[in-house]
Amino acid sequence: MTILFISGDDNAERWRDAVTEHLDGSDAENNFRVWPDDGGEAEAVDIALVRLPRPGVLAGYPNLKAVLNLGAGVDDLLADPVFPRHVPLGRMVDGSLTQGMAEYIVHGVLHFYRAFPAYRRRQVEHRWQPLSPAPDPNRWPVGIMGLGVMGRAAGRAIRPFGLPLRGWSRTEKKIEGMEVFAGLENLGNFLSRARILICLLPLTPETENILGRDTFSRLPKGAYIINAARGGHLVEEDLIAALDDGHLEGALLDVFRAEPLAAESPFWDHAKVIATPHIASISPSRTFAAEIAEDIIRVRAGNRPRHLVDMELGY
Ligand code: NDP
Ligand code: OXD
Repeated sequence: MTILFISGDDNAERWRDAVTEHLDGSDAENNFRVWPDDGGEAEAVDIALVRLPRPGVLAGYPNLKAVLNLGAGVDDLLADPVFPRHVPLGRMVDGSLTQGMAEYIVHGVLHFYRAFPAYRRRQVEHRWQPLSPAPDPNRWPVGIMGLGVMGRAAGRAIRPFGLPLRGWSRTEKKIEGMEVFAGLENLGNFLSRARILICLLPLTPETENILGRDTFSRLPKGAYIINAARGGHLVEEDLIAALDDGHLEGALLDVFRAEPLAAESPFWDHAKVIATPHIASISPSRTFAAEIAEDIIRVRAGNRPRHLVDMELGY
């Protein structure tokens, strides 16, 4: 039995120590190898711990019992045309990852709601000028696209500030303190009153490019966008156009089609854009390790990973 670590992360040894610390059994049973210098037999590998593996790599391991993704989103894995789809794929759900996202979203919402962009402009002009009246939370409905682990956590974190909450997901659900919309047929209704639109959807063929001209045109004038999901959700030129023509007032972007963000990207210098380098949630190995070890133990006992990806749905 061999765990194979496939990641660009330089800290493979730290991962090995952190994960195997939680595993019973001999070193041989917990044999931990690092791709690509693993030197051992591909047949021995039963578990792959992965973060952005190169397409095609996983197909070379014929006896995998599970692939465990060291992150929440699995779009990059499923984009691999030879990804072994018969192997159970588990994704990361971890309290610190969720907390990080909640913090990021609360920061973004309050940044726009409390008019920080306007105050920043006034500061640049050395202008001491409070805005009045004080913002009325009722006039700042927040719309969350995606009501899974991240979307719900974002909703819970925003709720104490009193801004009306709306949510949109594929299937119907009831969430306390939130008006919930489901399915494409209700998207327009959901968008029509969302003054701050937050995207926390997984990237799938259905959600790709969902933050584009059509969606923006259904938002109220002066709305703000927060995208902390995937760059593939956003049609970048449509966002720039909507910001430049004044329909949208600002955007907070953590994810981009191409990461790192290209030097020539207009987002670096756009006055209405705040760009962060995919840090909404940062993956700390210390808390992940126990989660991963628990899944390894489950899989080796003949069970599936806890946070199993539905291959049909793509999340
Ligand atoms: P979940 O799988 O828990 O939730 C996904 C949600 O999206 C569900 O509510 C689902 O609906 C909804 N959804 C999926 N497809 C559609 C659709 N076609 N139409 C409407 N709703 C849809 O994912 P998480 O909350 O854990 O993570 C979401 C994404 O956030 C990840 O895939 C990743 O890309 C991104 N992420 C980004 C991070 C960062 O640092 N920037 C960190 C972590 C995650 P339903 O409930 O009906 O199934
Ligand atoms: C992600 C993550 O999916 O960092 O972006 O977990």
